[in-house]
Amino acid sequence: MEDMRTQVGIIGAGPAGLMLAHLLHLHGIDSVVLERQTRDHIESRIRAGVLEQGTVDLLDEIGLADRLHRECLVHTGLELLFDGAAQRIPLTELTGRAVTIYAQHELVKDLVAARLDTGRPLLFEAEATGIAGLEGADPVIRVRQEGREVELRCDFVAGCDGFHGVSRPAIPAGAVTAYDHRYPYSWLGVLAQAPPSSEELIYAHHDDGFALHSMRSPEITRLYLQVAPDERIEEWPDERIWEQLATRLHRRDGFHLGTGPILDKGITALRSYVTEPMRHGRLFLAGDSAHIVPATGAKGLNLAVADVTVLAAALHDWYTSGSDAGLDAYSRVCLRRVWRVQHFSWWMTSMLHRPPESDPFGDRLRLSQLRYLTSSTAAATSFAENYVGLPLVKGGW
Ligand code: FAS
Ligand code: PHB
Repeated sequence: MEDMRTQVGIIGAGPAGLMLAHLLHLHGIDSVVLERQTRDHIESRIRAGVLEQGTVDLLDEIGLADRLHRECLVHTGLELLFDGAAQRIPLTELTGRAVTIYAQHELVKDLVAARLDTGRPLLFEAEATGIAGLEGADPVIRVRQEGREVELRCDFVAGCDGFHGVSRPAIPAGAVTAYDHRYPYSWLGVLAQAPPSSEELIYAHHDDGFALHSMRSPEITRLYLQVAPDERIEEWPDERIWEQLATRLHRRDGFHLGTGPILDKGITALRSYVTEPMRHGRLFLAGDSAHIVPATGAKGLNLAVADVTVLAAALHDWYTSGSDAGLDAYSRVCLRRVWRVQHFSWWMTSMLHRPPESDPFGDRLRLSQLRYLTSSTAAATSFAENYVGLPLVKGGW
């Protein structure tokens, strides 16, 4: 790699960076995508599984949904399990929208293929080591690839490098405010070679802790257990995982949890984090570099797509009309959705998980919320419109 120049330097080839690169390409705006991992690594990293209607509609609009429609599972409802009984929330009946089960790493494969088809730069094992000149009109990204240090000069930098990237730290500490909330529990995630035991997702509230039954395909089940925040995966042999899942997903109607070989397991902390503003000079943060949400609401990936939808439209305005309006509005427009999603994810997490220091009063409040949510059309509709996702913003600053 030699010193380079482009219009938009994109750090990170996750959903945010790859989607942004494609949207910019469709607008005729050039970019370079820098990814510190290998292609195989990012295409096999097990993460999210649920796409909002807006995300799928966008993929349809840009012609990247063919394989998704062949392989995905469309869900029109989900179940909330508590008091030994499951209650269904009819998402599509209540909102006219659905959610789609399609693994994040499959979406990344589609986005990588689309990027490579454009012939425009997507550089793997190319790590951004720093960013300079953000307050000017000619920022520089320092890049290390194959042991060499080079520079990528650009008009704008898109920080799509996730929560542990270099973009957010490149902003002077006094220029941002961080909002950070930690949850007193984590998720133990399991990928099992077993047909799903339910056609839809099951969110279970149980005295032993939360559990989630999800899936990836008719052959692969995705499951999660609430565990202590400092839990170590070595403490969870497969037998203990299946035993706890069976306990927490038990219900009186004879439901049986099928088991099978565990293909992957890991523990992920639950955390809410927001950086304000999401812009500093010519640097724009998008996706997990700017915010993270507890996975309960299945929002992280979808929020990343929402951010770059706004950013691509704003950059298009700037390059075509010279207008700063979209870029100046970027942070405000994105944060409105970010905080709505933060609240929904926090509320859903707090309702479904039993914190270790829970008291009888808190236990009763959680059950009361679940009973109200599953007996009131108004409450269920509010839940459903947040879960399937609010419409994406593409302009109208
Ligand atoms: P990503 O983290 O996906 O991508 C950032 C990319 O930048 C990575 O490929 C990284 O290698 C690269 N990068 C970082 N620093 C760099 C540097 N200096 N130079 C070059 N490249 C650099 N969300 C859900 O909705 N449901 C879930 O169940 C769920 N489970 C998750 C499990 C785990 C373990 C994690 C960590 C996250 C999970 N998430 C889940 C959230 C997740 O899906 C994110 O929201 C989503 O990946 C956000 O996409 P990006 O913002 O593109 O960030
Ligand atoms: C998943 O299948 O990974 C998944 C589903 C729903 C969630 C979170 C994760 O709320």
